[in-house]
Amino acid sequence: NTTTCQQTTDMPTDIACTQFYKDVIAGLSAEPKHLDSKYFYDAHGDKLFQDLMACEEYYPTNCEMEIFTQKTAELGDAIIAGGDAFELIELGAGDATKSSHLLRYLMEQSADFAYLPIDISANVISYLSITLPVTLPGIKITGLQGEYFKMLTKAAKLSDKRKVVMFLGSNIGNMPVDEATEFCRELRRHLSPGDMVLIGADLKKNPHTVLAAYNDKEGITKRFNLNLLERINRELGGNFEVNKFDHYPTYDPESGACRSFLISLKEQQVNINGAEITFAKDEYIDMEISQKFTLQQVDDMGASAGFKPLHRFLDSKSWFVDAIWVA
Ligand code: AVJ
Repeated sequence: NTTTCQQTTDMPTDIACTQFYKDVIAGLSAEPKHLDSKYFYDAHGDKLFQDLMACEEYYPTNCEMEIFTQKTAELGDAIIAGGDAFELIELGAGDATKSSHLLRYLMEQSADFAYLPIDISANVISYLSITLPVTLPGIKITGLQGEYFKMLTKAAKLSDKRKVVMFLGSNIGNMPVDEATEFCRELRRHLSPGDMVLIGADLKKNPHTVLAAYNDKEGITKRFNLNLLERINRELGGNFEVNKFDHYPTYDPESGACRSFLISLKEQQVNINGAEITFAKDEYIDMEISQKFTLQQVDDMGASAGFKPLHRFLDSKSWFVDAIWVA
């Protein structure tokens, strides 16, 4: 049942040695079974997430886009008011569609800043480094490919200017509340007094609206979840039959936790590069949490991490908030 990790110079990327493999086997050997939603985003997952953002039911992107297009000046002025030259750092920049509106405004105001997108995907970083100087001539951009906190440390070594860190899209919601708070504390430790955070969070709302966003009629969310099993097949030599799993999304209006599970439709065995995983009929894999917050919870999370909540920017339906915190 065990696969040993033999790292040799001939085979530097032996499957069993990868963090992805280790996390998958640990998660599927645990009780209850779970997988980490950060692994959703391979090339196929990126595409499915693009499709999700464009689908009718998935509201968070449109809400945050409304804030970035309708309240650009308020956002930008709040950032400029924080002091002189700064670095605008974006964690998980993606295609920077939302932030580009803010970048354009800051440039129009002749703000003295550089944009530092941080992303785990080398693809994203090279794309932004090529496209942004074309759409925003004269922008100072330094892309950093790697893990958030490692790259934040690197950014701090590059300059001692004040920092404004953006963490958009309610990506913070992909962590359970305790972990999210710990993440904000860690973020605070990487910053200095006067530095700012611009954080996006999806708010509690009608439970039907939330659940529909994670249970779209076209079945994109289902494919988005099943893609992780397919990715395990592609990259880790797994043999999942994805049609033997069903997608089960839930939303608990009390806790604000929107969660996604895959359910095994029968008793089955899956082999992943030599490791045998047994599923009972109806056994679930915990796939993802997308936490929804009250405005108070967002403020409290910032405060308990040592930030001072400064501003809140809401969309017209009050479904999403972009908050500014000061260290
Ligand atoms: C990219 C983490 C913000 O949780 O809403 C979309 C990912 N999952 N549909 C979210 C996602 C299912 C999304 N985030």
